[in-house]
Amino acid sequence: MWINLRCPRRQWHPGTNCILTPGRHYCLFVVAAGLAVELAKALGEAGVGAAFGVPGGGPNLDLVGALLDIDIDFILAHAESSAAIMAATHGLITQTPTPVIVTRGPGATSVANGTAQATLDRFPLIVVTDTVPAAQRQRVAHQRVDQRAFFAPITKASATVAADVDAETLVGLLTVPTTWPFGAVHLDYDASGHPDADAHLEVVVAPDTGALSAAISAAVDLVGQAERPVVIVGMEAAATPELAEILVRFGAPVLSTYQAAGLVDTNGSVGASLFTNGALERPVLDAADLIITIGLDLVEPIPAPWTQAAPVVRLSSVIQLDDYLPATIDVVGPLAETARTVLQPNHRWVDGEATALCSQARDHIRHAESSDTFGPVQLVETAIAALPETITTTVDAGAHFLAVMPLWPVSEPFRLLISNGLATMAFAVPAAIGAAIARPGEPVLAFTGDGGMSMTMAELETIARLQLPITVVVFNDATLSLIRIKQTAEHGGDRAVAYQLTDFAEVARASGIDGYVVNSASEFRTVLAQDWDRPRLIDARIDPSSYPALLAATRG
Ligand SMILES: Cc1ncc(C[n+]2csc(CCOP(=O)(O)OP(=O)(O)O)c2C)c(N)n1
Repeated sequence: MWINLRCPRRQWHPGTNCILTPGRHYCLFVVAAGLAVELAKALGEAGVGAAFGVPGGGPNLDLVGALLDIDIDFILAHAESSAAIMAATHGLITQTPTPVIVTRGPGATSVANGTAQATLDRFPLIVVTDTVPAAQRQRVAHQRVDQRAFFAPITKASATVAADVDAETLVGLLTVPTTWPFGAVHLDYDASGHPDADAHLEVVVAPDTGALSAAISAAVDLVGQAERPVVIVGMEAAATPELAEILVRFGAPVLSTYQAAGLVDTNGSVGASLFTNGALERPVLDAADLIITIGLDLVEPIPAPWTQAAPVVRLSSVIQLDDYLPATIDVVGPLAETARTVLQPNHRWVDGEATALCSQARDHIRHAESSDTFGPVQLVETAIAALPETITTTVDAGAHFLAVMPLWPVSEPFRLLISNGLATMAFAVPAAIGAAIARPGEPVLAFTGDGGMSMTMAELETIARLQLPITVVVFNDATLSLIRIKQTAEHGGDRAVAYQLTDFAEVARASGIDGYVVNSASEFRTVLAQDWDRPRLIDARIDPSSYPALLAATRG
């Protein structure tokens, strides 16, 4: 097999075990039999448990068949971007890269949004496209897109997989999505391709152990002097569950990004309020004389300036080159080990103080809505009261997340999922499908606005066909509310943001799942009380008037 590969993310390499050098082309020739069979085998050996996609008539059907032959299920979706989000979410939960298989041309261009979601939200994903074969490129213009160039900016690496497959080479390639920062790798599948550059494999860059121990000592000193340290955990930390116990033992307040939600129990002793770099967590950060970030990825905070005066100790396993966070000390090394050494409790937080400070932030959200209206806060609190013991919750981009994210209780990583880095709409429903397949038999709840729901409505049939235990709740106000609350008088009014009301319950029934319309908290409570094991959609007709206050309470 020949692989030609280019990796565009220079800053991700130092200190990581990524095997590829940015901007270099890789061509590796090996002899083996049957590209589809060898690729399927390599995927199986990488631990892949399922594949998602929308095939075309080309060789990607060979791959689907080869996967099914080795008992790797193929889940047919309606749209490629949705299929990618399903695969990426499945990959995140199982911590194994999961493929999305699409056709050349329109399949490849249509999968772009889900691919960018995986890369910017750091979900592991393998995108397999077939392509106009190199040997025919001069003759065939139909559906011909330079797919390698198209995927380069939205993936960690893009490679042409041509001729027969070498397992060892593929193993290297298939580890790219789960090498931190997680993301998408693109494989352009060309059974008749040929090499076009030199062969290279890069040596792993070893971390500088001298610099690491000096940084650890400096960090230990700073933490030892701090009276009011506050910890911010980010998405890189979510995959390191040992940190939970280290943080509880440390006992300082913990703020969590969206993606790290659940690493520390939101109802536990150290609070675990949200961190977005908005107004919500400011009282906690203002009380800090030292801020310690653990696995915070720069794609996570909103792009407001960093205004905290307290020094920052940053723990990460990769070097982050940025102008965002002025770290006083950068500790680059394995997260659990460095955190265990650095987080020695010598501060003056007393029991309960951290929890009280963090729960004040949640109270701000509750008070943003009057209790006599069926608004987003009431909807969220009603849902919390009805939750089964185990649940995975997915949340779409839209004003509704302003109510869900700060209030949602979560005690395990990857139980509350949102697109934050890309912040794309049409995430929640396909992510719920990926989660339901990754956690068979467990109930999943998807929160979406009417705008996000209408973008991904066709996947209700996927839920019905697979009989997945997914409850979809639509915050239906027939408006792109997050945009409406940012509109000024010159911004076009209703024409820019308002729809005609859609009866999503009717759409759900037409797609083969139960559908309900609810107009009040009590109606919502009644429907929620049962049937978590059945696919259903609840079209909640909410009053959106509290959204501006929710935005002010969270962002400022
Ligand atoms: C694919 C995509 N298109 C557009 C946007 C910009 N955007 C963010 S939120 C939003 C409105 C979402 O409306 P809806 O789904 O109804 O949710 P609501 O804001 O009403 O809760 C839009 C248009 C986006 N984030 N993603």
